[in-house]
Amino acid sequence: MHFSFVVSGGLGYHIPNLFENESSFTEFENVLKLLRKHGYIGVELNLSLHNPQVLSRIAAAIRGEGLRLAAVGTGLIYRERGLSFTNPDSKNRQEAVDIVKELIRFAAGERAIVIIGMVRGTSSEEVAVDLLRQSLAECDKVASECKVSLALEAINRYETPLLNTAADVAEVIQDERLTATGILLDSFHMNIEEQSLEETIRKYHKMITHYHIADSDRWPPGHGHLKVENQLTLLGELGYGGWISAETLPKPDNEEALIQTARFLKRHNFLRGS
Ligand SMILES: [Mn+2]
Repeated sequence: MHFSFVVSGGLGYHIPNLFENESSFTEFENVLKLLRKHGYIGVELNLSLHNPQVLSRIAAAIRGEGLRLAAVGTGLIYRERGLSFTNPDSKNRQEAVDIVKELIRFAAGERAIVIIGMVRGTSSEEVAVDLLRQSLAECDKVASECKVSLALEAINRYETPLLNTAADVAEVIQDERLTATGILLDSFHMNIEEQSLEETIRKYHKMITHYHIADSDRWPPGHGHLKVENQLTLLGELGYGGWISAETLPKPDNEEALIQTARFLKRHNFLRGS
């Protein structure tokens, strides 16, 4: 297992208007140094842009710090730009799919995962399920050609009515015969939706392509009432060799969230160092 931390304009280490101005780039480079200092080997980003110059600058900054790009989240495509896989307006939907395809091509060069989370949107209309499946199939095809793994996230009911549980996600993957897509399990969402976190991990472990950790209150692990260490031990026992990304709220603040998560991982011997 490899450990990374989310840096974004939303969850994780929060940098407002990330990659939209020079000062946010400078702050990003400083966060990369901080990640390295505390033992992380990767960073997870949330992107809605697909400007090749900006993307290569981001990749160069990560490599320059000796880190890896673990994963690219795509939720901002919906949250900031209002584009989604289930928008009944076909132009809107196609634009969302096209940006994700561009990000898949970018991720291929960095050997990173691409996350399909909130880009699905929040539509509860009947047609949404078909549109979602169609969009996923399109992205899976490109991911397969590019040898990129997609991670389709089970997201709790308060954020979207679409694909709330690991079983929901597994069903779509199997029905649509998606070959490049696996499941993203997130301890925060699972705590709301699953009967048992450990049983869910056990049942679906062969399909897991990415894993998010946060405590029950989405603070760093160790703050709430989840036993995140037990989930990680189990994943290790089951042979999971992918990324574990901390996707916490920036609480108590940006830097402390990153440091406290690293301390938790070291206390339980998942990360080296003191
Ligand atoms: Mn997540």
